[in-house]
Amino acid sequence: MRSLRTGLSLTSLVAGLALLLTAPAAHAADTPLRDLGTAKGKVVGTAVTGSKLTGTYGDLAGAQFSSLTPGNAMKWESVEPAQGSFNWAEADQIVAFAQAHNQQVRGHTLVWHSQNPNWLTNGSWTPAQLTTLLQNHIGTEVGRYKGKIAAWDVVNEPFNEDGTYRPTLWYNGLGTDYIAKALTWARAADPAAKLYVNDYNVEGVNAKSTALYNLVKSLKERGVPIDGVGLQAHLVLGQVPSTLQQNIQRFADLGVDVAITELDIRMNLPSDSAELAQQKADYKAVTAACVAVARCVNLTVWGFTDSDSWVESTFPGQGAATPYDANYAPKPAYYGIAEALGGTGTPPPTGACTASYGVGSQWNTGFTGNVTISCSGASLSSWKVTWTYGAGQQITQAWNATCTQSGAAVSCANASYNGTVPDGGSVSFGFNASWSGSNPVPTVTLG
Ligand code: 9MR
Repeated sequence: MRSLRTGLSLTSLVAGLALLLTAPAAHAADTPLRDLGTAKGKVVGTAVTGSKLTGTYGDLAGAQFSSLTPGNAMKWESVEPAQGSFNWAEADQIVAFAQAHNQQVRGHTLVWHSQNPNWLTNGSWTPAQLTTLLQNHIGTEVGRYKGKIAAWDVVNEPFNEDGTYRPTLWYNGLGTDYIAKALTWARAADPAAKLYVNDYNVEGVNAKSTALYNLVKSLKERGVPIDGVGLQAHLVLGQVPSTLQQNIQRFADLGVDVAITELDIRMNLPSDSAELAQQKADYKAVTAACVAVARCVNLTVWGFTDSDSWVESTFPGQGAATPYDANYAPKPAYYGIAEALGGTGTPPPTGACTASYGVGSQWNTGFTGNVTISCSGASLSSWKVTWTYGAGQQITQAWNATCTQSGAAVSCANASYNGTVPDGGSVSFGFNASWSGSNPVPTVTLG
């Protein structure tokens, strides 16, 4: 009323209201990446770990992606740890999850120098024995999943950086022909699956990608079944190759599909808001290069959350390489992918502190929960997080915060020693609670 009396125009009042109302609504209604991808003719995928496909991880993997790649579950050491003794449990689980969520599966990988079982690596094999081993492996694994795999990374990482062939068990025993043979056996075992050769550091035009190009060209000329190339794209912040789109295009012009198969973009830790903004630009550039070429059919990230990435253990001091943080909050990188796919969702404002809620372990009557308050481009000297439980959950004990619950309403404030959340930092607290029937994740508010 006071505004009206002081003569504020109706137009500006309405505009102000609209802004207040639409900003959070647009965020809540962000279109999933898989749907944005479909509109552009792209499949959007992620590598997954089978044991994690529950709770928030499972929800996001199912909702946001239209393709899953088992990160490790289909590798030879996983499926045949002892010769003749098979373990398909995790691979089966991922395939079943994908089918339940109307997702493709990229099979990864059949012929590689790494993650082979010890009995294979340490054996001493004649070329004839190697041939039999490889043919049986491909026939068994591709045959088991016949009709369920959209594409196989049949051969993984065959080249050295200078474009010569990598000296592996397979190359040393069988020569370059192991590649053509593997592709031919895979085709025989599942004629419908698209067959790929996959490698890293082949994203730009360079000696290694040119070797891959020449291999694909020669396979095509010889009539060997080859449908696509996988550019892994394990990239470093700020170093997206300027020739990425040109490189994708030259493979497409050979008459094969291209997939970005293992995208992640690592940085030095701890990350700050400038680095996360650069990472957004990098993810957007890679996605845009795929969008620009019709035959770039799939863009897959190698883990969608920083809590499920190979980077931190392999490159000490580096990480934060994926589109979601370790607490499943979408990072600017997520919106980089979304924007390049034509999404109009509203990224969270830069310079903010946010709270995210997670369920740790859960048993028949109780569960352990946690909340993490993270700041980027902002900081806090004290905090309070509130939420409302939707299914009768009841907090019984909290640590690293003081929590009270009244009816369904929970309010948790910092302890004396953890009110400060610095820019680029985070603080977590945990609690035990009871539940029955269901345990939906509430929306938390940071006040
Ligand atoms: O993500 C995989 C990780 O869990 C394994 O420890 C690692 C072992 O090499 O392999 C990772 O995946 C690799 C993929 O299979 C092939 N390209 C490189 C990936 C990262 O190492």
